[in-house]
Amino acid sequence: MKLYGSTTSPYVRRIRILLSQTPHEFVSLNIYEGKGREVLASKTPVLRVPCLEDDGHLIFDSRVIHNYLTEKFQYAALSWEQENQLTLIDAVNDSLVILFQMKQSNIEADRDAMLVKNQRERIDASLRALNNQVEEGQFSGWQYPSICLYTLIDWIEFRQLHTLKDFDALKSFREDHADRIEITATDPRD
Ligand SMILES: N[C@@H](CCC(=O)N[C@@H](CS)C(=O)NCC(=O)O)C(=O)O
Repeated sequence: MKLYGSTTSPYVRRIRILLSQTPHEFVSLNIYEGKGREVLASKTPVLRVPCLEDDGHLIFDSRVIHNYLTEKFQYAALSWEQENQLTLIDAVNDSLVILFQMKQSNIEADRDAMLVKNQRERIDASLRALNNQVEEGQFSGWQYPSICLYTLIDWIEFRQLHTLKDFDALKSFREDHADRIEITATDPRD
């Protein structure tokens, strides 16, 4: 089993953590340039990571990779509430990727521009919902949704994408899990 990805991507990191006890090869790529982009393009026309290669299959998208691994290794199926948690997490993640890529591309946009405003509203509303769920104890275990929430919050802190002001439960959630071995082993800062 080969996992193609980058060390900084929160979507890749969630799958690396999920596979931390499972033998696999992690292929770390620079997905935007040179040989890394060539390898990525040879594996997935979507040109996004993660991408999993296993048993003659190429699986794109972390959510589908999770479904594939769930079937292969008979992990517990996610409940509908957990599916919604993933949707909230992915919504924040996707919108932050858009804003981050705009910044890296030196695209200056007014805060009130529709594209920017829509992302910011989605980010704030979804982070608020996630913060409330953490307060209610809905992320008290260390299942896949918690792993995804961790990699999102840690990526936000690492890239300084949001102050997380008023989202103290999310900040505490991150601190509570920071010393896990699979977390330190996949730290994007290293
Ligand atoms: N829905 C996808 C999102 C993956 C994604 O956006 N990955 C980013 C890295 S964090 C990427 O590959 N971006 C490349 C691009 O947007 O061109 C998933 O869950 O795997």
